[in-house]
Amino acid sequence: MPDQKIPVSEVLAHSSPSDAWLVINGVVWDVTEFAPDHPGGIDIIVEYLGRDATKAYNEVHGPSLVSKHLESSKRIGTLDEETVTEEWRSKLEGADEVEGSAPVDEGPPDLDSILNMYDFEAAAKKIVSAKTWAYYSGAANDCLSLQANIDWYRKIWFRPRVLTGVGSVDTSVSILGHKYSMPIFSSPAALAKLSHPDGELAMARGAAAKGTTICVCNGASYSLAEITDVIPENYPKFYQLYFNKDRRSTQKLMREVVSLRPRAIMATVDLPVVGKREADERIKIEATYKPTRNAQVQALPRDNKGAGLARATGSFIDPDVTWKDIKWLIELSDIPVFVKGIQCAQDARRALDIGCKGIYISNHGGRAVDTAPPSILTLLEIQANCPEVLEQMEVFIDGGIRRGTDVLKAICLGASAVCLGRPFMYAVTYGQAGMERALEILQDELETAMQMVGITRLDQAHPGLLNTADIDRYVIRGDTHPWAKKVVRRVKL
Ligand code: 173
Repeated sequence: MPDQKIPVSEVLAHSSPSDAWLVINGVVWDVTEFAPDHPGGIDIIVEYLGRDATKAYNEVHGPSLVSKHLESSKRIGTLDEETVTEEWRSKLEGADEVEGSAPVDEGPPDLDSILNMYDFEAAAKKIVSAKTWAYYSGAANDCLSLQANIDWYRKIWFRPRVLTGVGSVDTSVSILGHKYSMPIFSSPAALAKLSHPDGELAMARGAAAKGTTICVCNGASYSLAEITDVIPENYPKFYQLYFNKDRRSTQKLMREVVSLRPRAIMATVDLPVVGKREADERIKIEATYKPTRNAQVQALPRDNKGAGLARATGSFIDPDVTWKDIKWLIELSDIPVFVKGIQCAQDARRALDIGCKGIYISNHGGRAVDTAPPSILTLLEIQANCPEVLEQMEVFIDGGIRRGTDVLKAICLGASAVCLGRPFMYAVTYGQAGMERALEILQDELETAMQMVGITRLDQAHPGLLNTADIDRYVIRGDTHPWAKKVVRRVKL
């Protein structure tokens, strides 16, 4: 049946929360029932009721997402372009003001001049909006774990071996039956479309072109199906899952995910609630107190927790997830399950006991609880207390990896692979080419580091190539550690 043409005047007449239409990419949708359940919060929807939401939508979502969330009966028709008025158009332009762009001085550098991950970070700051920058670069509270993740790699020194013949070096690794060109993947990170219109599509294409892959985030701008479509058939990818408060929604999602055969499912468990991200919240506060065109926005109740982008989009995450849910996920299919967000040896061992095929050491890039241990310290703790975890499971680690030397240190200490979150989000501001360049740089740095310490393959990496003395005293050693014997006085309830 041909779509009904809907005049602008009719869209304008449906602008209240109880009778709510909006336009996305030329299609008129009824969002009355959906608005309160919008994962990104109701405020942003209310802002666009009776209006064209295309620009705001396309900044964060892939084209197919709307039809996944809304049944076809909610599709009213297509906007009759002939009825578009000057006033309608001016409101479209007005939407720009809300986001606020970073001031442009001399523009971002050419991709060719980027030499390392820090250059990508500086470039991205010039490219993305202030709101996006706050969301990506921000972390919890005082950002101490964010910084410690980086700093603690700098406390580990190499012990290079010389005269080993390092003329030809190979950075490849095999993980769960697939050979990758390097042990470097992208960490799951939400909303890559904020960086570039092609978002995760560009990341996945770039990673595949370089012989590696991405871990698709539950909150990605594009769906796993859309991402699977742009990489070669049967090419590996990983999927990251948050358990939804509404378990039927998780079950439905998992049916689709399982059918798309990711090589592993990473269940994120370190973010029962979204951390206190002050940069993100500050941007929200600034936007809220700006005069807004829509009185209904002003009338909305305010979340006293700030409700930045992260808190708004993370409200679906279930804080009551337990090991039972991990067991459920393991039993759901034959796809290997990793627990993502391991921060101590006991939990690593428990993941092994329960039947996980891997763990993913992470403090969520410092975005969960501030002063969570730097990731590399958690890896040392696991090595000291339960080395069997390193022998029997795949061990991924993220947080603070910016250099090929960092990658090599993690591999020497027993990781199977590393993941990087922010650096790839920044690199993809240059689209697929940026992703490829970031991977080339990291692989080149890794190759050089391997040659410098005297190895030519990653299976030759071992802890003896490192001096960890500066941080060894921080490693908790099970029940024998003096701290474990401290008498605690517990409060009475
Ligand atoms: O760190 C995050 O911002 C994050 O993991 C997330 C993902 C989806 C929704 C909210 C937060």
